[in-house]
Amino acid sequence: PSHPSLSKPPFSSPALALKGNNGSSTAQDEGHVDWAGSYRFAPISEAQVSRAMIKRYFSDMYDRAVSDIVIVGAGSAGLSCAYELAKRAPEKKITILEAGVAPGGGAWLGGQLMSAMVVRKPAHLFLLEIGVPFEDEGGYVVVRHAALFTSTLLSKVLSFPNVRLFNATAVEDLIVRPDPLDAGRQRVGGVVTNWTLVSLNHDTQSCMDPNTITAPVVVAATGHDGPMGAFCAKRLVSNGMIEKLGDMRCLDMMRAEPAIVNRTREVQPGLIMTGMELSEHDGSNRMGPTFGAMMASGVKAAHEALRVLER
Ligand code: AHZ
Repeated sequence: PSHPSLSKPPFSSPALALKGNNGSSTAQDEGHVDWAGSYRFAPISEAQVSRAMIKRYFSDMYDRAVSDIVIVGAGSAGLSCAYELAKRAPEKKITILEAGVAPGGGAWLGGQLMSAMVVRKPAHLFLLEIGVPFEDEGGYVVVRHAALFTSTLLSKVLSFPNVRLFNATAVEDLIVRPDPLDAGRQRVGGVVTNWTLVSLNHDTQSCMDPNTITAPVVVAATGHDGPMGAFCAKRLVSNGMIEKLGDMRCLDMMRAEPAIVNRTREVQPGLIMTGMELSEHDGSNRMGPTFGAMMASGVKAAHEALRVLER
């Protein structure tokens, strides 16, 4: 389906954004700032600031209540998936939900709070694709700072007009219905959301009901078990769709990375799983501080999502 909202131009050009209420422009507006003189801002009212945010946030929420693909979790796997999807399917509404205030998951650092990020070949092709420089060490490459990878990927993902990211928003549940294509089976048809600060207070306040986003494809990318992690995998168990979790096995880089990529798939109708959440679902090894599998798994999840959408 085509979505008219996707074809609208961006809100305003940078040049217009610098003009005052009356639209007048000055030398400073055109970018000639006299740094030795007095720096002047275009006038604005508090209400304009509030409305500028509210209008866009709630119009995005209104629009994305029906999405084509929802990605749960904006770590390295979820963001790699979002990039590939946004590039390959510019007409699809891709909505990313991230429980944390800061998207990026564990990919702001390499390992043990150190900066460098190791990526085994051939996953470095994704770094070439998004334009992140690296040092070539033969069978693997090293990005000087993991934050360069995450910030570059994030900026590219957010620049696509068909992507919306709602951070500080947790997925609290899945929408699951009888599968119209296969009687007797159930399929995932969207997610149940709440602002994360609300989710974290369900045991301190009386019922604070959630919101929903429907989508024919949901990509689970919530990482391995933790305060929030492996969310969709755990919910499949408590909903009776799988008997139990496989549980992430001990670290073995050689086994872990191909397992995650090769097992990236539609684990339940309408639900694709990628990244370290899969290790909990399937019981595969952890790989520790090497990130190539997250990129390759995310890209593969994007291809799986498009295949499911075409079905
Ligand atoms: O905040 C979480 C993180 O940013 C987010 N998330 C988790 N539960 C959520 C929920 N709703 C919305 N219910 C949620 N968001 O999901 C993101 C997961 O990112 P991650 O970096 O933890 O996972 P990943 O699979 O993208 O990357 C894993 C990186 C790892 S862990 C590891 C090891 O421990 O051995 N090795 C690697 C490479």
